[in-house]
Amino acid sequence: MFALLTQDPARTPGHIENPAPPLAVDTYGQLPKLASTFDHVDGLFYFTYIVCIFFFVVIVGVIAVSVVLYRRKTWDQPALSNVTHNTPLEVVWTVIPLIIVMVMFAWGFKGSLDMTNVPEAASRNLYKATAKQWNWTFTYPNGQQSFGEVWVEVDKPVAFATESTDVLHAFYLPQMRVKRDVIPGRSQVVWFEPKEVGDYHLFCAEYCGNDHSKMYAQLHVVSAEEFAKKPWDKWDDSTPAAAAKSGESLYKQLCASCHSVNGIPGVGPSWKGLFTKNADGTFTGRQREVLVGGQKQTITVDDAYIIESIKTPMAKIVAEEPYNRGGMSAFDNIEDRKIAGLIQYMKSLAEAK
Ligand code: HEC
Ligand SMILES: [Cu+2]
Repeated sequence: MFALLTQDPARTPGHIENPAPPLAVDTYGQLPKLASTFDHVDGLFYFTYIVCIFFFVVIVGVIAVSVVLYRRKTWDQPALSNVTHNTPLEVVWTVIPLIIVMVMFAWGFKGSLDMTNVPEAASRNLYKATAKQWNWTFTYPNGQQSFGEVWVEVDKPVAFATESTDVLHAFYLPQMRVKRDVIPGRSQVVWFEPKEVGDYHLFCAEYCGNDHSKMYAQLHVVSAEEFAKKPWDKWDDSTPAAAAKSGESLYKQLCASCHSVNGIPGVGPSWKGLFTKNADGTFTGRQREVLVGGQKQTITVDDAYIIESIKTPMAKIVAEEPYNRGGMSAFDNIEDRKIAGLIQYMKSLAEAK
């Protein structure tokens, strides 16, 4: 847990760049600054922390003192006494920890109920968070979507219905004190009320495969005026260069965990060299060996192939090892103009060299 809280995602190798400043790392051994109304988490956390430190000191202290005071002083020294049992002591060290653990349980259970029993106000502001290897898609109450980052209004209770399209993930917002498993085939809801404007880390807190650590998103808590401008809805494709830039940001949010653009192989093939640029400004796709229903074919990469690869990846699988086992799940919810931006970005890679 501490690793997650103090990890600076901006320094993770191959990390998806993100505009928000990394968390301050002066939170060692403490919780990051609370930004929601769930302060009971802090109480329980520090209670558990203090109990652990107290008993650590007492137990290790008693052991250390006994080791020194009652050690065998000569090799042939016989045992001085041989106490095997002490009923009052047994009762004391069973009952006291039992009471403490029951307090922790009741406190934690109440907190868990508070987080999962969605109040009316939050259920009227219901988002969906869809997890898949290794990215997040967010659906707003009005049906619009954003990827890898999500905007909510400050001081307004919000609920997230989480779902997974593949394996186990977890929805974890440390500064909101919210964490819940995301389980395939089950919709689990969490809610919170953000109290401070800012950018916050959203981690996947359940190991979900190779690039679990890259499964990172951000929560932007903004004022009502800012929210009304729908910051997630900006997609500039007024010029090919602008479309490529928009495509690049979407690439970083959704595709960079598996595809590089510099030739380094990842879980998926690098996008470098998919297209080359001709003297007249047009683009030619590379030759690609693919498997169609298990049969090898050679095709020329073009827009239609890219679109198909995004919407139905299993239709044509790259024949080269290790990609021939597939492994990309379909993105069938990306709007056409956004796919066009992704293609423009792939083409812009040819210009770069
Ligand atoms: C979980 C890892 C993963 C993610 C995330 C992913 N892909 Fe893939 N992708 C793969 C793998 C593996 C292949 C090769 C197998 C195949 O062809 O389906 C592939 C193949 C492709 C191909 C064919 C490439 C070629 O060289 O012929 C395209 C195009 C593609 N992906 C686009 C995308 C786009 C666009 C996104 C983001 C919206 C994306 N992928 C996200 C794993 C991924
Ligand atoms: Cu995950």
